[in-house]
Amino acid sequence: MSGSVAGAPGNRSPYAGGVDWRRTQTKCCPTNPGSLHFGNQNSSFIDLREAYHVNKFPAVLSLLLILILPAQAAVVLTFEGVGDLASVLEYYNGGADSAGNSGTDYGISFGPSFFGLVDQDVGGSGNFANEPSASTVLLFQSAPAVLNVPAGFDTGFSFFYSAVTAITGAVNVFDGLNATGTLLASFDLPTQFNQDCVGDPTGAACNWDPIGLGFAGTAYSVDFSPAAGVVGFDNITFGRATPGAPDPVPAPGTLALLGLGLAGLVLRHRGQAQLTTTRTRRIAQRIRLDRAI
Ligand SMILES: [Ca+2]
Ligand SMILES: [Ca+2]
Repeated sequence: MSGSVAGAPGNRSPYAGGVDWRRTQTKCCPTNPGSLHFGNQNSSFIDLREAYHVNKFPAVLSLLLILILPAQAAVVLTFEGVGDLASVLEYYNGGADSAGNSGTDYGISFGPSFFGLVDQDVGGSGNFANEPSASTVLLFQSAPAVLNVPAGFDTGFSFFYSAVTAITGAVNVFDGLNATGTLLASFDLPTQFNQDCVGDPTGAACNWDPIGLGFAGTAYSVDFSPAAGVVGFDNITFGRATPGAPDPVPAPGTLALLGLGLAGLVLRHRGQAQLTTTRTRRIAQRIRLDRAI
């Protein structure tokens, strides 16, 4: 396939389709259950509406947590922080890229071919625009280009891409490490790098499309090798068939509100339980009095 780039990151080489990716350094409540009462109109009673609230407390608390806390997160790699033309290597695996930068430890290890490319508009070497997370994308120069996830991931795999050349089977997901085992998902990428787009303010590869697939089983590696030198990637997403931005971290104010909300819910629950207990005791006492008369 034409377009593969030989040499270490930093070499300026033309790509198929006329794009040099690396320019020179110049650059509440359900239906109300009703007011059903135990006891007669003159006696104490237990309002089932209150009992309903008390008994449903665990479910309400769980729902609140589900709504407020982030869902079990997919991992989204934006490559922000990877050095320009630096090999990604262990940047997302508790280590560093070839420039010494470290990212979040997701247990994801990149083969030596992958490198980060920073938009020339912010001082890097990349000839691209409109990247989904500014201003760094992933590229690689030659096969093999495999990333490994020893802990595995499931459900789906997705990413944004900008392709200079159409490639069938450009990205392949396997259920073994180092692109071995069974092929779980395979991506065909059409040429679209400059369709209906302009730079930001500059950059030839200005069109980035999302693509993703769901799969059954557990994946341990992804092979990008067929896309060498002609496809840029960003927001690579593990565990979801739709690529996205990183899950937002709750702001301190949100966490404070969450704490207050939970505290209030717990106090309300305790108060209702105590009220119900008191009323139950009053009923028992009334029954004893009735029997004594
Ligand atoms: Ca740009
Ligand atoms: Ca990015």
